[in-house]
Amino acid sequence: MSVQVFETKEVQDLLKAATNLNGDNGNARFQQIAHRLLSDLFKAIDDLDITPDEVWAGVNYLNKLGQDGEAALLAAGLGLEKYLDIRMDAADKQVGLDGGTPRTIEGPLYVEGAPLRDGVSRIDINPDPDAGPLVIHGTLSDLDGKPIAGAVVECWHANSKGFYSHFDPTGAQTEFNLRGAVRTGPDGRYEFRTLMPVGYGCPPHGSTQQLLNTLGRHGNRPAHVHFFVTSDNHRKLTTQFNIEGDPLIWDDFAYATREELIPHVVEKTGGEALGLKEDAYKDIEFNVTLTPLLQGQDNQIVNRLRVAVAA
Ligand code: MBD
Ligand code: FE
Repeated sequence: MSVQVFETKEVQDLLKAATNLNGDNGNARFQQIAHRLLSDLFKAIDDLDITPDEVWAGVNYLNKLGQDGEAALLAAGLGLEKYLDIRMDAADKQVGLDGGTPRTIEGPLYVEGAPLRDGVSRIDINPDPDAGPLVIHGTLSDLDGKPIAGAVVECWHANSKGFYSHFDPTGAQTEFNLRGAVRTGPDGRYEFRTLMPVGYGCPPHGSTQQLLNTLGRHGNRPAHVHFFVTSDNHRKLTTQFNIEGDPLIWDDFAYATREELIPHVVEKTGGEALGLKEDAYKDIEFNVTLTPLLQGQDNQIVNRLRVAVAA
């Protein structure tokens, strides 16, 4: 059975009625978006002859996705979050903005409120016997290479099991473990003393992994560290780096990898003097360049639901 009803007046009227397009009440922007998305869905049902069983499988899936609290995880896995980055990259290019540290996706696991310290912060609070010490440091500068003082560098990452504090199903981590915030001094420098993360994997029985299985995809990320960098008079940067050598670097289920975001990992000694748990440690220098405001505005502030915890 293949029928084509999308273009009929009955269906076009139904789409307009269902979204109250051009109605007196409601939000005009939302009506416009809802009308377009619903129209694209209806058209796909016609074009691909999507069956009632398939439609209800999709509807039921949305319920499960919400129950699992995984909608933002799925957005990363389907490349929707990466697509927003591609668009922001293109928008920057269009206005001639070039040269800052590249952005890459935030992901769904940020927690606001980590304790803010000056210059350096030790952020491994809970013991993690399987993780070796890691120092992450760098200088924050503007496009002219001038150090940026008084900026806030936030970072967050997983433990040796690939779990993030606050979202750890084993309950092994306290609030803000492996999450930190540092204010830069006049030299623009920041430093985090922490432990080496391991890559993340989607909850194996969750709805995101279920969908990925049906696509024949995995749900894993290479080991990585997230950053927010915030400074008055510069645009906020949302980025991450990957841990060099991770086999999944170019096979990230969330598509966050960028060539410029794979800093070298250097073996060092002298960790005991720094208060690290072993003398031998890994060192990653990650220097960050921020871009200026656009006509006095930061157009990089993304509003989305985030967990916030009082420090
Ligand atoms: C992560 O740690 C992450 O960074 C993303 C984008 C998705 C899931 C888990
Ligand atoms: Fe992550």
